[in-house]
Amino acid sequence: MSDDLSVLFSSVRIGSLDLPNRIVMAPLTRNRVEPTTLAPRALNAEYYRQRASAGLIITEATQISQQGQGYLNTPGIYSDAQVEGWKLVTQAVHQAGGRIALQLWHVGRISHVSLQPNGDAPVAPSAIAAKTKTYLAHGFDDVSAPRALEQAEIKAIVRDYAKAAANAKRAGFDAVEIHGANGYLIDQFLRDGSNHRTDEYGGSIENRTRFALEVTRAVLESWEPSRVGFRISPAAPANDMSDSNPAPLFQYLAQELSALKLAFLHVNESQAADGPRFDFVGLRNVFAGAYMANAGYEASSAAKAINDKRADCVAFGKLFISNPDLVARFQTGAALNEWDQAKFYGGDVSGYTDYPALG
Ligand code: 8OZ
Repeated sequence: MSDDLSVLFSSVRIGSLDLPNRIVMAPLTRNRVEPTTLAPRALNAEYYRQRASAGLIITEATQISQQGQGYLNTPGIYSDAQVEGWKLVTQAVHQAGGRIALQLWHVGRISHVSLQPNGDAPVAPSAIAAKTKTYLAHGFDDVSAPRALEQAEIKAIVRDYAKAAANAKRAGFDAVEIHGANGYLIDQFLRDGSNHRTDEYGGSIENRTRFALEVTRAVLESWEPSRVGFRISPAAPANDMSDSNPAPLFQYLAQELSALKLAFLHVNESQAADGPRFDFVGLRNVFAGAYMANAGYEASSAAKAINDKRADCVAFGKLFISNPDLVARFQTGAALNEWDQAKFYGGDVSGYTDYPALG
């Protein structure tokens, strides 16, 4: 093991969580829960158990309501059956010595009428369709045109977050992460490409961050802030997202989340190859909690980011799909299994729980 990688295997305290290493399993949508209840099952518990040597596991994005679902067979955290299913997962990870946070998700406009209650249109801050596709029973298809939320509905969704967060606690999670990234509902409110509202939820930076902060305070009704994280993707164009001036928007949000004493800010650092460079260090400097970096890291670049004080820990996605024992492989310099992209979304054990660990 080369010296400069050793920081990856050093412990770190993030809020109330003691991580034995700085290698986090990123949230990964896998579309393999029980199809009728959308509850995790033994198969999913086994998948997470295999990866329990991560410093922290963040679960796949988990919808807070039926309305919050946008893809086939993603898990929920709004029914008792789903809470029971997640208990299988948290117990398996804890028995294997790991720590696990649930990621709370509402997709907003990234959905399809076939998944919505009563076949209704998906909801969004504004009635602007995203030019993107989702994964459904019949395969990939265009997302459906959304309708704009009424203010009373926004308040009701905040309550759905509060209930889902309390459910996550009942299910035995160590922490929760609020999914404010990647063009889903919270991000749709944040960025002005998708938010054209003229009420208190649109326009100014203060107004566009209002929903994110209301959701955060709702989660803090049942969770200590030292066990809550927030994920953003300030410069990522995925899911048809854009903002006219992202730096002050995300600076303000990071400052407000810092004032609420959140444990970590998880940043998907993806950005268009040809666009302006986003100042991620500027975000880190205004957030007092831990900075979790993500997107395209490997062991050496992750260790460098931590050694350079640009991050406290790094989340790995695809590498954790194909390497359940990623921590041991980084530590020993063992070869890495390659991932099979055709098996990312949906299916069975194949490409899910059958990647081998070291002998
Ligand atoms: C890939 C496929 C479906 C959903 C995200 C939850 O991007 C996702 C997601 C990723 O955050």
